[in-house]
Amino acid sequence: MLNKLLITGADGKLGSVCRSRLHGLATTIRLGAREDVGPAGANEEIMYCDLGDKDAVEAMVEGCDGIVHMGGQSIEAPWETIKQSNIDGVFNLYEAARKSSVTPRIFFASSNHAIGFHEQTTRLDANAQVRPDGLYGVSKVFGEALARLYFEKFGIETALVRIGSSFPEPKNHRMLATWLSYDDLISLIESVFTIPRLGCPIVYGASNNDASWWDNRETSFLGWKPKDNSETFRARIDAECTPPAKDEVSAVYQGGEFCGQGILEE
Ligand code: 15L
Repeated sequence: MLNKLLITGADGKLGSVCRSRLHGLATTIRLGAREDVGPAGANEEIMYCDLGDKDAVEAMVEGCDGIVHMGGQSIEAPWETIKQSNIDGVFNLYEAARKSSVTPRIFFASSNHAIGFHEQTTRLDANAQVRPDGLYGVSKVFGEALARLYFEKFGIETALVRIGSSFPEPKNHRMLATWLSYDDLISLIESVFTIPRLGCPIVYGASNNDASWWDNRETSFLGWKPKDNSETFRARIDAECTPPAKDEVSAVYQGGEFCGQGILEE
């Protein structure tokens, strides 16, 4: 059991899921957020923090032996936004972890957009080359590289989790391959924080989908067994969504529509 688990981005979608479901993992849950998260629950502490603010990040990280890093920018955006939360913010987080009186283990919410320009016909494992599909994807590649550096130099363990599409249900044909149910997300986080030795592995965050493009055999040592399968929703998706034409980006590349976006400006 952890002493103090920090959930960054506790005001966001996946951060809120973690807040409501990870109480069994730690004596105290510290919520890091920018926007209001309401009153603190029985074993909760709240720290409002902008990831771009180095001193605030140091204060937020101090004393935590686990961090679920869900904070930051979660879709494509202009460079200034990406830079502040996903480049400077992640650097601030790892520097804070290095300086902290307790060395934390980290769950880093990376993204499938780090490898989004691989085609959907390719099966990827942890050794696949990065092929980011936008500035957001580049920032996730940066976060993965920084985490690896802090593992090699300082022994800070991180699970680099390339999350597919974590929503209550898949929303379109592409997500039949990329969907990660909330139950499977939570069981993955639990595996990451309970295994005796983690290291710094790359994990594909997807449920047990028949349509998956990703192979997690390299990280079978985690003992994570996702249980949900997007096939349950195939009939509904077929009925409600028109499948993309074969040559549309959302049918060609793993990152889907992100691959077709330009560089966004302020
Ligand atoms: C992501 O990285 C985003 O955070 C999420 O909102 C989805 O767009 C997801 O990827 C996806 O690829 O479906």
